[in-house]
Amino acid sequence: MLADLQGKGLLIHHWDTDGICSIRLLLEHLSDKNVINKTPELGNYFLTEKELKDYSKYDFVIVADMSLPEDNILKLVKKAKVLIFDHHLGREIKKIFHHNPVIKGKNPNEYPSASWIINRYLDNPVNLFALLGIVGDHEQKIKDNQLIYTTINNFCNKNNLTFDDMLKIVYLLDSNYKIGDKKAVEKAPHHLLTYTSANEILENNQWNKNLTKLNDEITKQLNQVSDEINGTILKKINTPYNIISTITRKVAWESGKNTLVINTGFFGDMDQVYVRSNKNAEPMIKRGKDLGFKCGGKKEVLGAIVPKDKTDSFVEEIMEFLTKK
Ligand SMILES: [Mn+2]
Repeated sequence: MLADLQGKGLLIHHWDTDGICSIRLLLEHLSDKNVINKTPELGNYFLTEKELKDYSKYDFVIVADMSLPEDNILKLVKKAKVLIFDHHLGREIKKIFHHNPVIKGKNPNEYPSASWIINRYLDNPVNLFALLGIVGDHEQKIKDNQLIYTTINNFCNKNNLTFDDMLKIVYLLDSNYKIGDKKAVEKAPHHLLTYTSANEILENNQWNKNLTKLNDEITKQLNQVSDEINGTILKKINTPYNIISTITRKVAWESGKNTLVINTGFFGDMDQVYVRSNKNAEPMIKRGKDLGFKCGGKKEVLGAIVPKDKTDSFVEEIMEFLTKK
């Protein structure tokens, strides 16, 4: 499938470790072809009109680790051959090569990341990049997945690495999007192509500087006062960094309480809203979607991007939901 691709190619990928490592693996495999890689505007799980226009000049497009909206894909299909490698839930797009074992009913535990799926598709042996995508997407929770964790463990033992080294590499790679540097995200897979050992990644100067900056900012934001209303913590932050999920997690886990964080500093015209709840937050995820916001999450987590003039009323509704018995 990949061998037949002709002409100019574009690889579109998620901005996180799994996306970066997926592209690292594809770039290596496609080294004899003319390809470039792009991530969407950070925070967007879709392509803008401008991106769709810019991306209409390629002969083939490969999407990795992103479940882009179907109408985005159908627009790309008009001009290019489109292939998707992914593990997110969603609907199969039949018109194209859509390689996602999870939506075809396979056990998600056996396909824990896009990097893993791509590596298997390429028939590569287990390697650092296939595994980093997994560690990035699951962090400590992968330890509950016996099959995969054994593989990670064996790899670490053979290569004189620890699980914490793997986690540290994930934080270094993720520092690029958390700091808001789209270009650096797009360069990262190319850096990974030049590295021959995990230690070289661990020593990347810029990524370590990012991490220090992010940790300082997280500490600073955690030290600011927050409100508590009927046992629910409400915290307002104003930071240009994408650290709202980290802040929410820390506050919620340390307090054991429902936590709602608003960041007014990441987007120009929108606020980020993030919730960790002790009760099922799904009704509020649905509510956010019904109100037309970009809103998602899972049972105990809600993340939304809300126009600034709608933030107060939505936050009020969530607070009511969280504090009612
Ligand atoms: Mn992923």
